[in-house]
Amino acid sequence: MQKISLVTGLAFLVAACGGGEKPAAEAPAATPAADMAAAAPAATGATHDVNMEFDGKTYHYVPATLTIKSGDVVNFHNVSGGPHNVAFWADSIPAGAAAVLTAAMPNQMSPLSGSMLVEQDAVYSISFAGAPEGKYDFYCLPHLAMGMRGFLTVEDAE
Ligand SMILES: [Cu+2]
Repeated sequence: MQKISLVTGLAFLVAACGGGEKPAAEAPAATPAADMAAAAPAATGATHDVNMEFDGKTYHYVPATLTIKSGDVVNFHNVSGGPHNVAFWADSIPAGAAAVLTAAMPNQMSPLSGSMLVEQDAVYSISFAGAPEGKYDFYCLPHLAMGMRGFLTVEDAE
């Protein structure tokens, strides 16, 4: 039952995000995410929202710090000041995380660097199904110099 509800939840997520997104951006993410979720029975499948914002002076992820469970999904929203993206440093994530993120991040521009969100309200969704626990520091490539960084902690799903 757990597996079924997870997959259904992910399918709903993909469908819900589909309105303003190019289908091509969503399709590649769905398959590995669903496969990984099905293989991780402890996953909760909860979703978290992080906004990417420009407040007139500085660029932020809001919230910039969040804690999730392995198996959760984070939806990054291009609220203002884009283009933004989500990128991880290979040496700032736990051992084994790079493979999980490589499979979970659609349309990477380069390894562990997600596609640019140009359109207003575009969403970039990352499933952390199968992600090892630990710290996942991330950043926005166009705004790294302006300090647009985020601090994600993944905990084991229980
Ligand atoms: Cu940015």
